[in-house]
Amino acid sequence: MPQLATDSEILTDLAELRAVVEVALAERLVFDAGCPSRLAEAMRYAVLAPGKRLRPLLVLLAARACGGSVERAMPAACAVEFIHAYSLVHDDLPAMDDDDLRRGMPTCHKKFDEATAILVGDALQSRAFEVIASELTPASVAARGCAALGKATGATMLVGGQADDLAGATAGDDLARLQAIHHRKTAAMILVSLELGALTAEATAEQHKALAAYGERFGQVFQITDDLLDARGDATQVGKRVGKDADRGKLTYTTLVGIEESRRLVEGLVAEAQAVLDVFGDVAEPLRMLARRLVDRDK
Ligand code: GRG
Repeated sequence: MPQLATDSEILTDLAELRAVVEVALAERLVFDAGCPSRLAEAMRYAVLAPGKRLRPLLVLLAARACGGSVERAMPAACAVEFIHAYSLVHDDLPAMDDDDLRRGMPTCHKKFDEATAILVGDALQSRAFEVIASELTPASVAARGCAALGKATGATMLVGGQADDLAGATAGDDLARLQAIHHRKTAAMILVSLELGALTAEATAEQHKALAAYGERFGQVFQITDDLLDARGDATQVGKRVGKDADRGKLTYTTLVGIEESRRLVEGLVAEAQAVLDVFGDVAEPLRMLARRLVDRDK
């Protein structure tokens, strides 16, 4: 990509990348006759609903920052969104967070039924690994990508964080517990998105390290702003139920440190996230903007 001069050019670039991601996701959700049509319809419903596509963008922008290409990174971008969509579908189930609204639409089990929603998650998870294993090249990158994604989404990270969150069961003081859950439920997917992008670009160790430092901060900013949105409580705008965490007495940044301190925390973290990208120069400007825009988002 040529050097980007203005915010509006970067925004246009991000919008174009998002549009390419939409097409790439849809292309990878076409199945042969072996897939029951209701299952395929529900998978497309869950994935193609209007999400922000943050994680695919992180894959693609990380790849580009490391000198790689959007085209090579796209299978990994789709795979992380498939996993993310599966986690949302399962999280919304009555046995978990029991939600009716997601991305401004009825949740998958409300639109279809519970069994279908469970199967949608199962099939999306399989599809994610299939896409990485069969489309990333060379084979060594595909294998490392599968291993990284498996670790980030498995029993110690995404699923483990969800289990601890549901059980309300992690050790340590309140802030340490909150951070341990969010590191696994939220930051792990962000970190692996950046890692996959870097892998497809065959990045240097220094580049991997800088992206990990950015991802740690981006993950925290994402979660704190999610809590701020939840506290602000505008379900129509956010597209999902809000205020529920505080209602259920769950730990959140806003209940723990207050709204003002949460805002102060995110400002500091965004500045750090932007600074750790210095090693990339201007090519990382879209990643810097993405971190900035997390704070200003309204959904
Ligand atoms: C079911 C294994 C399993 C895990 C569920 C996703 C998740 C873990 C829980 C959802 C609730 C939660 C607090 C998640 C953390 C924040 C998060 C992932 C929000 C949704 O992500 P966005 O805002 O959503 O990027 P869109 O719809 O834009 O893709």
